[in-house]
Amino acid sequence: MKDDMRFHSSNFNVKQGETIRFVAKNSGKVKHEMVLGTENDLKDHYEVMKKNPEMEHADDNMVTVAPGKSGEIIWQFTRAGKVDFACLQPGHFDAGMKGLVNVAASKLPPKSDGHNDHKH
Ligand SMILES: [Cu+2]
Repeated sequence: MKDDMRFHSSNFNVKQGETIRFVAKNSGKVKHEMVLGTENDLKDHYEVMKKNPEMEHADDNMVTVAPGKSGEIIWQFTRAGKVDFACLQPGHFDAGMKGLVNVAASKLPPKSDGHNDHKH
């Protein structure tokens, strides 16, 4: 993450079911963060952040990284499709600080929950 408001790796391809460890390095001089979510989640969250710029937030799907530091997110992608990520620091999202994870559908059948594979 750099102060040009970009993730310098902003496109990832993963497979459904994979657990990925993202290491987000802040090479800039201001605070950046990486937040995973749907586009709507990110926009909603961004509006809250704009009103409360010093809001402390910490969830499994996000990491806030001080200048010169690194942080990580460990996330399992259980559904195929697209997952967005962005920096929600005020101004950064608007400047285009975002990226995309493409989750390819797994060819394996979904795991049985134990109810569908036997007959009564
Ligand atoms: Cu940022």
